[in-house]
Amino acid sequence: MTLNSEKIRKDFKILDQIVNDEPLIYLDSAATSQKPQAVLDVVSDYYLHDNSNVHRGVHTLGERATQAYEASRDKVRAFINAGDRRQVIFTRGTTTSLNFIARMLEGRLDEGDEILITYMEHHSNVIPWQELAKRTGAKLRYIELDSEGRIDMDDARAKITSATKIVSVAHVSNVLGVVNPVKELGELAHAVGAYMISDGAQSVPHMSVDVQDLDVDFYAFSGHKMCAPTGIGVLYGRLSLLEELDPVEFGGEMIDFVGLQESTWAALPSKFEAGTPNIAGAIGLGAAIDYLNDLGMDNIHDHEQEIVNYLLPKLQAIPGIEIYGPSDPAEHTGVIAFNIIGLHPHDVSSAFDMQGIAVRAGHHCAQPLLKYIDQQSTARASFYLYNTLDEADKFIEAILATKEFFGLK
Ligand code: C6P
Repeated sequence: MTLNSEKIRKDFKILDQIVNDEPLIYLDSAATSQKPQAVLDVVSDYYLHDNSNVHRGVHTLGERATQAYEASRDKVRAFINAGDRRQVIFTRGTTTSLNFIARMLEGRLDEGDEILITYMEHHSNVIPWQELAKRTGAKLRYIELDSEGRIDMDDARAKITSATKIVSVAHVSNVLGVVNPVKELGELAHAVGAYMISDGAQSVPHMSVDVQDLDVDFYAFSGHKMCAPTGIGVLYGRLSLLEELDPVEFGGEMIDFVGLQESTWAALPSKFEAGTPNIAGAIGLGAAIDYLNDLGMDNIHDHEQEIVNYLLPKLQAIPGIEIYGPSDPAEHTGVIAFNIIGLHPHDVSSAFDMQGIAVRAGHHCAQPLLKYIDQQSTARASFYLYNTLDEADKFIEAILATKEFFGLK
């Protein structure tokens, strides 16, 4: 294996526990990842020694907190290869970032303009656009998927027209595990003058992402899926756009001057960071980035791919299992949604839990996709840097045991 799992697992004490009399196997990292000791230490050190508000007091603690908070911004910038640190806005997570973008672009839409997304989007890349469409009279349209859940590029080419103003697509689906051609879609969007947005919640934790190479106008992701604490995320934007667009939240620290009736805005990135931010979260995100960089994003990607290459054919060989997303392991990330035909995914998830295995079951906040693939819900196993081939074997054994328990052939 590319990564030394034995060594890595020592960094995640939470994994070393017994659940329902079995050693825990955590296969729900697409929902949220576990946090290494290095991140927990940095967050607790911050609260123990430096806790203070940022950009406000000029006392020593305030300076230290500000320095650490801004150092994390530099780490994020380098991690996604943004051109400028002012393009990194700290938010609560992907959901907040996407909601921000939809509100920021409101003034740029007219009645009849089109917003284009796909059927595989997470609700946080659906509802903000539904609401924006209602407010502006724009039309929300969907790009079709092929039979294995890939974006139908012919349909994308047909639907990206002079009416299109926004194209917003997940970089990696949280259900199908497919990687989408964001760069190619961006070229099509830019050719008609539309904005290209991508939701990186399931990509940034698992692969090397270069926002300049992708050439997106906006990119959103969450810290908690990449070893950082909850409540911190990032909104990346093209510098010229962030400079032109108005803030969508107002309050402390995002201002230059406040009069009785009018105010003016601070320079980037403060303009989009109203109120006291999640300081410990941002610092924890910086520590998570250090941790991921030490392992190497390409190594993390290869490690997960090795697991998928091993697991997917085994899973496909079991009768009575339906797996969603591309059948070729090379096209499938470590997010594997499946159903055992004849069983409700919640029963599957409970049966797994009884065997110490944590998987998610439900609609995965992707109801339009579930309707599209004609399913009420699915079970989903998602793998990360701390998972092993041994766990993949246990997962297969659990499927067989679950089938047997419910009397399925
Ligand atoms: N998906 C899952 O179990 P937040 O909740 O803001 O950190 O991330 C939202 C989000 C946006 N886009 C994609 C592709 C996502 O996967 C998620 C979060 C989790 O699949 C929780 S619903």
